Amino acid sequence: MGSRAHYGGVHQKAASATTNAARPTLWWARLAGIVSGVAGLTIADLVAQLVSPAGSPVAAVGEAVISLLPADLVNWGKDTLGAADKPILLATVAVVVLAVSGLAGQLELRRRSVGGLVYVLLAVLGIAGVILRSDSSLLSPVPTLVGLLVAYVILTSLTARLARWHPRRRLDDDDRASPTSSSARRSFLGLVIGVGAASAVAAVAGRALAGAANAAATARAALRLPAAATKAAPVPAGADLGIAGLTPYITANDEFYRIDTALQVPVINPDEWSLKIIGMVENEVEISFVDLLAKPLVEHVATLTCVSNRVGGDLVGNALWLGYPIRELLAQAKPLPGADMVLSRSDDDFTAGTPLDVLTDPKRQALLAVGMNGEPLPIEHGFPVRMVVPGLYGYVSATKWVVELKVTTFEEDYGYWTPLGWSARGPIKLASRIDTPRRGTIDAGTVAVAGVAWAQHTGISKVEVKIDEGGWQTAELAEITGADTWRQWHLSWAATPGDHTITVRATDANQMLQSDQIAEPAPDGASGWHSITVEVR
Ligand SMILES: Nc1nc2c(c(=O)[nH]1)N[C@H]1C(S)=C(S)[C@@H](COP(=O)(O)O)O[C@H]1N2
Ligand SMILES: [Mo]
Repeated sequence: MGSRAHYGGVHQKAASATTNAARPTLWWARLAGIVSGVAGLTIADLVAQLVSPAGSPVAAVGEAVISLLPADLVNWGKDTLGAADKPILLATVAVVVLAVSGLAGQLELRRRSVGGLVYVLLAVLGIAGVILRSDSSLLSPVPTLVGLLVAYVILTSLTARLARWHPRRRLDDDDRASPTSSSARRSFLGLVIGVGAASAVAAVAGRALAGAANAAATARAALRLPAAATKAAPVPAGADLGIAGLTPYITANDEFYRIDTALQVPVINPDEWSLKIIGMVENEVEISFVDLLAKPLVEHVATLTCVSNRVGGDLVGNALWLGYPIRELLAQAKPLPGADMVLSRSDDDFTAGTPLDVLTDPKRQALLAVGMNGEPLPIEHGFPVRMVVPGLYGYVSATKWVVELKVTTFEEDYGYWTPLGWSARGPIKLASRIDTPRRGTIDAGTVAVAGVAWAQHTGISKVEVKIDEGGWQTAELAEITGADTWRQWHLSWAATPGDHTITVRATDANQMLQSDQIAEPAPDGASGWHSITVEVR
């Protein structure tokens, strides 16, 4: 019988090690700890989704970890891991919690309540994490406390069963498994399986609730945006050159790059949203979502770019935005003399510092945007309201989930990324990119070389392409809706067999040539000409 042989083996090992706690028992104890820990975590998450989404401990601890890490490490993670940085961080937090839970099980077996203390320590970290979140409430610690209680109750009952299954025996005891020990084994393993299954259900339910049943998603789905009072001219047919592999002129919402610091996307019910304009103003202004929608909205096509975009990178996208000009609200607030910056703040406490003169410039459509490509903003792109400022990198202008504008000065205030080593001001650098052909092997003959170039708010006047060390050839330029967007370009190339290097450079509407100076994204955006090598067969 399996259990007997196993038990005998345990006894032998125990005898040779002259300890009275049998070794495999340690692993069962660790399993008990891990199972209890998983149950605690999944219940905490489920309860959080039910009562207080901000109170989910793993995400909160992950965010606290980020805020405690040195800036260099955060930037390094953002750079090297890209979009995977958050799943990796969350997985790391979870693995650490489970490892510590295993230890809790081991300690609890040795001495009652000691394992429970380990859980209390974990819970203290979890609660610290949720309280540190800016959107925490009185309810935020509740999920972690419930999780702690559940984990500890399960741990004590598993430990009790384990102790009955593997009683500390004297070495000369009869080594046959007694009927009590085999029923204790069954009840231990039964509870492990039961708790495991319940945890799986809780995990699925918690995540499903998090994804689907939030009021904001429902409100968003029900929302019908008003038509614009000032419509954008339709996108000219010639804006898209229709070349395979070339980025479309308008980026679809679900293709649009996403960059933010949020582990849990802020979920804002538009009924509860309002924006306050405070700071150096004559009149503080507060506007609700309904009042914002009642304003004469304008449409505008603008290309957003992330300062972290590398030469040739894809952290850039173009959309038709619907919103209300920020300058109109600022005019109502009447900034005081001396102010030169607006610090916008999001619901999750991200901040961006934007020059006041850019936001008040009547020639620049800086918007409080509510719509993106004919839909309400997607939740992850800032629902219900975000900023869009043509010509500035996102980190100094494009605050999503925006709830406050503080009129202030660059001397007095700074945005989220500035102390992390990024420039306080972030005009977008003139750039161009080759989309097709891709690096690799292509067939000889006529090849369409094509891509996009951008110099938001100035415009692109010329794009040139160089094959190997040949001369610069002027590319065909597509139409645009205006200077605030990128521009497609195309050059037809008679490709001959061999290895070739293709390089692109753009000139803006002020006749400024794109810099060939190679610069990393930090502190104020990458520069250098995009170049690819292809093998022509
Ligand atoms: N609340 C909030 N808004 C934010 C950010 C953020 O981290 N939090 N990131 C900014 C940065 S760095 C960029 S590039 C743009 C990206 O907007 P997108 O995700 O819609 O493409 O959002 C900006 N707005
Ligand atoms: Mo960004």
